[in-house]
Amino acid sequence: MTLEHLKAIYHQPFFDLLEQARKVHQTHWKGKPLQLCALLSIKSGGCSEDCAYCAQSSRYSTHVKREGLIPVEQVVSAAVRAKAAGATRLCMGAAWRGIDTDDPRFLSILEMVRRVRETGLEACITLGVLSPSAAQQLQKAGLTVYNHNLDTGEEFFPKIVSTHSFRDRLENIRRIREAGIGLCCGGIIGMGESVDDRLSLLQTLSSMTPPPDSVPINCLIPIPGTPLEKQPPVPSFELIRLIATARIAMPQARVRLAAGRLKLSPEAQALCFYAGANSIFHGEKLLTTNNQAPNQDIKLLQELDLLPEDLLGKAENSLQPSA
Ligand code: SAM
Ligand code: DTB
Ligand code: SF4
Repeated sequence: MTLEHLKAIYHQPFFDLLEQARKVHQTHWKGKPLQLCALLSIKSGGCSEDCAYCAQSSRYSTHVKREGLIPVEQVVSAAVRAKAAGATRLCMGAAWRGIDTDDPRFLSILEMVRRVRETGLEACITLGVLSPSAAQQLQKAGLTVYNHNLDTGEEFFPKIVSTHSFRDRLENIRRIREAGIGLCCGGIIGMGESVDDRLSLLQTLSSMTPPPDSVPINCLIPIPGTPLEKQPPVPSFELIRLIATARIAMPQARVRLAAGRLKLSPEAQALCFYAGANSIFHGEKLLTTNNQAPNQDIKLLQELDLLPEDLLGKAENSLQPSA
């Protein structure tokens, strides 16, 4: 889709946009349950890169302590808990520029992927840059999808990251795809970019052949100590418009209402789902910050009749009046 086309979609009257997105959504996703993904940080902090939004860059002094790769058994128990809480996918995040196959920790990573799959969950991982051989080995281990976000439009990207380029990220995405791994690729809004920068990101994503399997739309969580710590929140209607536009531009992609739900009202979240978001991160924590509490998720999803069936029992408990 061209940038002009995306602009025309995005800027139409709000309710016309919602109506168009809803139609596309119902054509492709009617009756399909909302996807709940759990997140787990498997290696926190100390990253060499300078992404201006990130709590884990070694360039900034933030709340994050630098830690090594966590043990495989810790990942397995997180996967088992996530499954019991209703998630269907575990997304593992490592704060690295990248990892290669000659790094001894790569074997543990492969083991994590295999063991997560054995629990019956889908496995997603984000490790930064991969060599073709690392990508192939992850595919063989059973990795369902790899998360590598483009984060923003190509023009704005250098204002956010100087240690690698938008092109580097596209190259990495090519290697992931060539290895036959599903692609999870999206971005962040609220970093000071314009609406055109956000639409430029959607243009790049929707022009991929095929577009990503899932598209996380994160709202910046401003992290004290990072250059973006003072950024004001994105107005909810801008987020809803962007989600609707993503739904129309990529009808078959899962659009994830990703980081930042804690700052959104239940009504704004409901409009995001109406506009086509059909995936969330579910669990107490994102990577280094808090997520909306699981019982709040359950309450909201039940009110909207969006709760996946196997979670109905839990909803009954969370709707009991609290003491
Ligand atoms: N090192 C890996 C990489 O760069 O691809 C992955 C880790 S990074 C934490 C994964 C994604 O989380 C980022 O690309 C960004 O979209 C999102 N993210 C990170 N920090 C965020 C923040 N403070 N607010 C919102 N989204 C954030
Ligand atoms: C994505 O798009 N968002 C997730 C996941 N992929 C790895 C990460 C969100 C991180 C939010 C900030 C934090 O907790 O540090
Ligand atoms: Fe954070 Fe990933 Fe950038 Fe490192 S490469 S600073 S972990 S977003």
